[in-house]
Amino acid sequence: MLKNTLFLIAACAISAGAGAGNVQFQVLDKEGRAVPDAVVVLYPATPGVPPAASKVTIGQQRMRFLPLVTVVAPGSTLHFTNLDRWDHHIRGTSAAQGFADASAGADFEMRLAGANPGTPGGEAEVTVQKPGAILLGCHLHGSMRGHVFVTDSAWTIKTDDDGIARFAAVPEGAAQLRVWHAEQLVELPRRSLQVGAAPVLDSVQLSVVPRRRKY
Ligand SMILES: [Cu+2]
Repeated sequence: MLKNTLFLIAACAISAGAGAGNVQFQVLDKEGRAVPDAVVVLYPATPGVPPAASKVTIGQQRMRFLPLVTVVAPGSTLHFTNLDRWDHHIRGTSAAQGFADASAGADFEMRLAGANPGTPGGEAEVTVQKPGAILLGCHLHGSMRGHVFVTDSAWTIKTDDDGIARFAAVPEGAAQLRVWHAEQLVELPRRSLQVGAAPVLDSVQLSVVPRRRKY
């Protein structure tokens, strides 16, 4: 029995790596239900490399932005593509909440033609430069809402269907945690935590109950 326990401890220490730990947070709404599509940002004691720019596709399909929330680094390219048979007139505006500098440098708009049999729908690209949250909407369809979260930390994860964000091999030491959600208009205070050999398992509760996603 004792032998098994020792083995497990050794295995955990190896999987976490030297001087690193695992951190898992679940985001809950005001009523205690799991919140998908929240963004959990970790600022470890040793930040390491800055987040890497990428190119991501955001589709417009059946009056929705897919994905609903996109996480990218500064310098990334957003590739919008209209998969519907009707036009969309997309706009992106800096969503002010939660950022000292709300100008994510991302106010844009463009009309994308609808797809026809044999003709793909309109496409356009936008590059985002500064950290910040960008609200996506459509001039033609008021119900369309999406977000792009431009992050300033390489340790940024969108919560899964169970509201969970898992970080592996986080540098040991004092870290800060920030949680963003499109409907959490008053930013939650950052959380301080200590990353070490023992995994951190905790939750963060929003002060709102976000609308359920419609799929
Ligand atoms: Cu539209």
